[in-house]
Amino acid sequence: MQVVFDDSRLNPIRGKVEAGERLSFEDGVTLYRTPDILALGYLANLVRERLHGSKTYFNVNRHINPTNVCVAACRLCAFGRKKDSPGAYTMALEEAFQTAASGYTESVTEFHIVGGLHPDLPFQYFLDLCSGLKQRFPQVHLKAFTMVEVAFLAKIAKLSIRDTLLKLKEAGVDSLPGGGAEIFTDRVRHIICDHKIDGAQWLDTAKLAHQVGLKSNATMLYGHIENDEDRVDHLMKLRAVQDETGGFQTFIPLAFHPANTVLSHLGTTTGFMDIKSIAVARLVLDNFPHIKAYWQMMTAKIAQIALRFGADDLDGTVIEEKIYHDAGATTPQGMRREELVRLIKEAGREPIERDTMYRPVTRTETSFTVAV
Ligand code: V47
Repeated sequence: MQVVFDDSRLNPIRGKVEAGERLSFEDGVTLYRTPDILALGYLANLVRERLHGSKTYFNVNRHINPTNVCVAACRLCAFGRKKDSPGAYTMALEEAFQTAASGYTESVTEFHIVGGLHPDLPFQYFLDLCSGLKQRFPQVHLKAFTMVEVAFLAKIAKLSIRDTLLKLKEAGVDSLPGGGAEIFTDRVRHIICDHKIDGAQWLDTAKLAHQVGLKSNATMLYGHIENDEDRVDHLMKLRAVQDETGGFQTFIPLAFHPANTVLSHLGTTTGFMDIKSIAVARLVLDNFPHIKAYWQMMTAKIAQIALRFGADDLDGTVIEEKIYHDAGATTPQGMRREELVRLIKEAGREPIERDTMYRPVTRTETSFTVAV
């Protein structure tokens, strides 16, 4: 017997999802507007299970934020500092290597490296950082520098974006994280992150990264001043680039944390909006392999539920997260592998430890191997 949806506006969308047809901009807006979250979840879960069955991915990763000094002063951000402000820091290279090593175990398969746009650090610092990390931790994947950082480094280095990417790759960067995308529409971007590259430049940088052989992720920051159309526009633009390059691995909706930002008068996101952002993304981004419910941002409890609403990935152990914790996140700054496995199993899903490229990682007591 077919489940009847409370919101009959979803029936034509259901027909398309069941037939594997692409959804339109209007469909995306309808999905965001519906209060029928169970119908939305049903549809997103259909796609999720079509792609991955019950498999749910996570990794064992560590964040490294070499500096919080930033020339931009984005209203959305609680992490960046001006050079001489209290709390500003920049790691010497040795310090960054020690940070990478602290609490390091053989089980870490990824370093996630992002930071501020420092006005004085030379490009060579970042190249030495990456090559130094690769030398010390050759088996660890370096997922480093957002499109915004890459575009900034290109200016510092006086190189084209393509050549900047090639030099970073040569120094050991294996892929790029999805940050800095925020919301692409100019109206919103001017308010929340006026100093960053615009949406078109973010997308062009992603395309160039993919063209030189670097995969990347993509994010969307929601729950501030954007509306339904802005969010769907963001998804459509990502989908168009993915049609061209196939270089995106994972989409990650990021819940805005207003504390300690200029936008602190805004409320935090609701559970409904967190779940919707996952489900709508799964349905609209038909060419993205993975949708990540980043537990650090949406809490472990909501992320676990998201595994039945379209998400197939929980990110990872995330040792030492700083960006949302500066913005008042109350989630722990890391999670044990066993706890991630418990969350996934309790949702009736099959936990798969992956490396950054989604290859399964097999562990023994003392070592791990990655299937190739
Ligand atoms: O781009 C900044 C966001 C992003 C705040 O690629 C904020 O696997 C909420 O991109 N409240 C950086 N969000 C983090 C990021 C990320 C995280 C996890 C996994 C991956 C991946 C990428 O954090 C920024 C911005 O969108 N951010 N300030 C804030 N107050």
